[in-house]
Amino acid sequence: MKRILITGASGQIGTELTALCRKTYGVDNVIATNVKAGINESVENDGIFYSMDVRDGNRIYELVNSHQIDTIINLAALLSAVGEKNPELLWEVNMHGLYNCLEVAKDTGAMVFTPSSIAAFGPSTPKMQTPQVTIQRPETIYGVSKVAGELLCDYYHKKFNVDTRGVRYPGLVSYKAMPGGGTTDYAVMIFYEALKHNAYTCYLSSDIKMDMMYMPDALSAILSLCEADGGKLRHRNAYNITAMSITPDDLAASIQKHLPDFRLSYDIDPIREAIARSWPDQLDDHFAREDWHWAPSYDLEAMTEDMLHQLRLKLGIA
Ligand code: NAD
Ligand code: AKB
Repeated sequence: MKRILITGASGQIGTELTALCRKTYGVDNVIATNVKAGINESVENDGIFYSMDVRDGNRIYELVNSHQIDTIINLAALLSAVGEKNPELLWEVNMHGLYNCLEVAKDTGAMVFTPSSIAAFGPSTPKMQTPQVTIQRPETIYGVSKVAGELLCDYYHKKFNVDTRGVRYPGLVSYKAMPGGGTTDYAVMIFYEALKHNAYTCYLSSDIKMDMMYMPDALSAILSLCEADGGKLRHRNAYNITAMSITPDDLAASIQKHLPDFRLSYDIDPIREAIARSWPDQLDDHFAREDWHWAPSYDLEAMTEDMLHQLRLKLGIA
């Protein structure tokens, strides 16, 4: 990776990935883009930034060509909860956006990294130690777009030799940008509410177990996979990766070790509850560990400690 174009750079992952890529590869070698400007100060002002809609293939081609881009990191997407409210827009952004990136890569030789998700699985997938290759019958439009995206990337790799890569992310926890409307967002909101109000009302039941990961590990996964030897990748477009498998109760107990008075209550949202119940409890990520040495640094306790510390600084709470 020498010259990188990031789509959807103003989002939860893009905010931190853009900063990390600028630091790692040089400010002038990272082109951050998002559908519109005016939503993220650091992404837009600390380096090169353009407004770019991933539905506009000509615009992607123009920027990739004029900046001699060799790697497209495609983060522009709608997530699971907002997607159920507007399936048509989700399909346009998630599928046509990816198709446009792959077409440009076919013509220019760029690598394309696109994240998939635990949402690519559904209720008929084995829940525990979910295998790398298994049943994928998701029941959300977001999940359908993720399975279709994995297959589209496989197709462009096999048919046109495009260097496509991707991981199936679990829910991501971070403190810089707010999450973009997913089912796992509770795992971020709980930290803000714990520090502000010592209480959080969760929209998922106490026993819903899902894979989660702290953002520093999510970012290192992108850089490690993109830098890995392509010849060693047995599942290049959709590696299962995970860092922890937790319920809202587990997260609350971890927060209570630092804030003993913190209280968790529940007010279930049936839509997000059904989505969460359809996703795996715990992924098997041994292929990622073997093929490109994936190894997360943060478990639940380390993540909780750092999130509380960083958010105290951000919110100015002593
Ligand atoms: P996000 O919603 O925070 O950010 C997405 C960004 O895309 C936003 O800045 C949005 O403005 C932008 N965008 C929307 N429509 C666009 C368009 N037409 N053209 C260009 N940009 C557009 O999402 P995120 O959490 O940063 O996720 C990035 C990728 O990672 C997505 O593919 C998502 O499915 C995947 N992922 C995220 C998580 C997570 O927990 N955050 C988990 C699994 C997979
Ligand atoms: C969501 O909840 O939609 C995302 C994801 C797991 O893909 N965080």
